[in-house]
Amino acid sequence: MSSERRKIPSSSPIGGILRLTNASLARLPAAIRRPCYNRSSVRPGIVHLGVGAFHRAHQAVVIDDLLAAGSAEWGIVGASLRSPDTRDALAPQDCLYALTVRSGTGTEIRVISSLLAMEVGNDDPERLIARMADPATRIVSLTVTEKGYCHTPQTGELDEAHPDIVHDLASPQAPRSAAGFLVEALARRRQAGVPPFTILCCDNLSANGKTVQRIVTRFAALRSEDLGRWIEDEATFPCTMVDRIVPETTDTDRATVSSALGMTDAWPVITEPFTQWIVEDRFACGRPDLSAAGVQLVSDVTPFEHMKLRLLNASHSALAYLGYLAGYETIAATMADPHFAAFAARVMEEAAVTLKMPDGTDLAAYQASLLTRFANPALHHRTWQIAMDGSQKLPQRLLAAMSDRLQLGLPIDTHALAVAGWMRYVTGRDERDREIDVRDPIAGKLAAIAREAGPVAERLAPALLAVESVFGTFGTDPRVAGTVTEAIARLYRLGARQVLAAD
Ligand code: CS2
Repeated sequence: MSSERRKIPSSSPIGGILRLTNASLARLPAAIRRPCYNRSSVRPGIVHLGVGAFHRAHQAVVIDDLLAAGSAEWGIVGASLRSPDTRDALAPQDCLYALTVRSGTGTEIRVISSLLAMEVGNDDPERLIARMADPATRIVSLTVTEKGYCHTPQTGELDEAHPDIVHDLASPQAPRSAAGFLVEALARRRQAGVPPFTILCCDNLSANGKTVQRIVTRFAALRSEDLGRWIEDEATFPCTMVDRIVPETTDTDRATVSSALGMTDAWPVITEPFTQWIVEDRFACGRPDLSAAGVQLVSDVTPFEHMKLRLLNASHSALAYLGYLAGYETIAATMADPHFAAFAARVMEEAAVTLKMPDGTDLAAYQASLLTRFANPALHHRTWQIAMDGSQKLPQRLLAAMSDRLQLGLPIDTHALAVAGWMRYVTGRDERDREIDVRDPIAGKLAAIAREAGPVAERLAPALLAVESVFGTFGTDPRVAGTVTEAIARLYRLGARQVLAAD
């Protein structure tokens, strides 16, 4: 679910002279799997906000399978809220793109055709709102990344002072935020007597459906109490757990895929074989037969969500910060260092005691599979990419498990080292004193705190622990302040690799 900001040329051939389009599908090499259904009979039923690589390698693939099985009314209209880059890359190729699955021992390429059209909210908000308000749209799903919800990560509440929220309350018909688009489209449906769509959040937030429900209904109530109540009563916000590792597509990937296709794909996606989607079965106005495509429909997503956020995402972030500091470019390279692989396993062990595993899921096997997935040498998943937006990720990935462990009277050293890694990282200087391009909605604030504190653990740790939107009052616990300070001191003294080697 990374943000993809690079400018992609929309028509220049990369690997061949042809462009991937409906018309050129027949010329693909036989080894490339292609759509086996009639695209022209597919109608849109889902609008998806945030058409990044993750969506295109995960939900869009499930829908592609369902369309192939005959569910013709569930095609996807994709929307980017700001950047036109994905639309500009995909529109000239009829929204087709190649999905490459790399296991480390082999590669499979398949063309996905569930995306029917692309909108850009920023270019034409009215068009996107009209699409969402159309009665044919029965689900609006989202992967807008954690920061796309304009909330306070620590509390999960709408940040009413967020500039986009202030803007959208003043200009509801031309919104910028996801909440602004959702609420304006819902308001129009209400006015027209059309039932609300289901809002399906597919981002790694804690209790994602419930959190987005709180954010959206609060935003709506700020516009009008009646509207807020209608959304609260009539719309549904199922919780979901989504999982697939999808690194940002590189120029090398574009060239490799285009050459395998024998034609240009301006924005292919690359992923791993593993994929998982768990969905709470609460849809306001119908849904596709998701289980036919391997989606697990359950009544409570919480055990799955905690398992994934606290085992996968926690150790991912831990590896990203410490791996980056140690000079490793990718997660696979970090995992190839046994000290780091052992560290990831320790993060998981610390978190495991806070989990109630989903029925039928074996903890040891799940942890082992994560270590294998991280080590996949065919995925170029940059530590820098995962390190992004830490202020939005820490609470649900690391702090929740730390807090549970403290309540159980258990030590928190490994998690504290991961948090210290984040703090060391957001200072903006790496272990060789080179600049780090820190991407975070509060990067400026974090940099100012780090500048003021200087590279002194006893000053840096308390100053960053006082950032309330991330830590709330958690940092005032002396056990937290003590272990985190100690861990930063060790990182400054020894460097990440030596700290892990000594553990
Ligand atoms: C990663 C996730 O970028 C990140 O923060 O931890 O995107 C991770 O790859 C996915 O959640 C895996 O499902």
